[in-house]
Amino acid sequence: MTDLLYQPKPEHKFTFGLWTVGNVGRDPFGEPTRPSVSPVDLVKMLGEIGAYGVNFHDNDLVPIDATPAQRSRIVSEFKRALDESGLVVPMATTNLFADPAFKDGAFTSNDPRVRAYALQKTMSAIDLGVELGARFHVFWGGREGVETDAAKDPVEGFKRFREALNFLCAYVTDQGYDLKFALEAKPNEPRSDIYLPTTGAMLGFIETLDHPEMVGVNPEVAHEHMAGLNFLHVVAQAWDAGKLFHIDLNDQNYARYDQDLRFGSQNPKAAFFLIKFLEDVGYDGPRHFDAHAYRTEDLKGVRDFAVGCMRTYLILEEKARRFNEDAEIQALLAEINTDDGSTASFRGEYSSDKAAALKSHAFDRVGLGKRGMGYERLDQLVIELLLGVR
Ligand code: GLT
Ligand code: MN
Ligand code: MN
Repeated sequence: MTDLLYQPKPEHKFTFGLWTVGNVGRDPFGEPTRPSVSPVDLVKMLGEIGAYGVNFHDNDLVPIDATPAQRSRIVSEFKRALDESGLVVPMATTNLFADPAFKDGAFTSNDPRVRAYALQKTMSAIDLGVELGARFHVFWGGREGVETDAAKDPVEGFKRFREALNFLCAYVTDQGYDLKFALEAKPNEPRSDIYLPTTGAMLGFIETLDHPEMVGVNPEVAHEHMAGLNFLHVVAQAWDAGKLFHIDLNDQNYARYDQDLRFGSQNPKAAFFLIKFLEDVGYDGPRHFDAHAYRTEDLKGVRDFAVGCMRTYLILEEKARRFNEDAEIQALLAEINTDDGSTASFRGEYSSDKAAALKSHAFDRVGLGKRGMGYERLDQLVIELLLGVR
């Protein structure tokens, strides 16, 4: 019964990157612990466990030095695997960080030849993604930053990044593609400092572009936690701005390197409020798990990891439903939000009369401060719901 309840279905829009389930367990101190699996076999596995889609970087699928003939063979084999497994490709991205050419950045490199090469590589990656059905192209600028501020003026960095995005928006329009861009922030790693380090910074930057309507964000749990932020608040701001185009779900301890842990595994309470938010507002984009299995795992462990991400999402989705239907929780919320109507005339649009009336209104300040809010009781009910005794 419970297993049927938590069975992923295509309508849940669960997606994984080839780089996530294909992660071989390499880290800065150690060699791979798992064999590398071909994109075709990864798609097969994702189809078996009920995922909806698969995302990729250009070079997860087509090696950086592939010939045109190799590219077309790889793409047609991949298309066949997608058809057989029923998977779609909602998002693609460009690897602008692995090759040594990008050691000083891609769009923001100090070398104009590297900047031009990054544009060329991105146009090809956009073509590849669109050929496979992608509607979103993510930009994660892992190398767009510095180790030393002696090397680059940050304003120059933003200017270069803006020019690149303006160029690429125009390219997409010129090609007639139905494609949107999603910017993914991260404060550091692999660069000491990455420009536009948070989703909030990206949201501000987007408004300086020629076509802000084509560009949104792809917030990742781990990256905002690295910056010490509340991910729900980050996502809520992006949603409020109409910019939540895509989302990278995973988990992460605060104040650490990018852990990309299984979704909901580290801080289930925060994950609960996130899922409740996404479901309550009706977010209908892909739910992308940008995480990978612990380095201790073999290929069976990778499957357990992927199944776990989706199950946790569905369990939390059910908990969110129960929160919304729980009579005691809802009664507390109603009580917390009571309105005695005494300030109704001050609300809404400004008028000088309203301002004058509000200025002369007598508030019972001491009484306001005495009111208990009942949040301890409310939060305990949430904890009991999550711990399964409610
Ligand atoms: C890289 C990064 C992820 C991004 C990927 C998209 S690249 O794996 O760690 O967070 O989402 O480019
Ligand atoms: Mn990450
Ligand atoms: Mn990510």
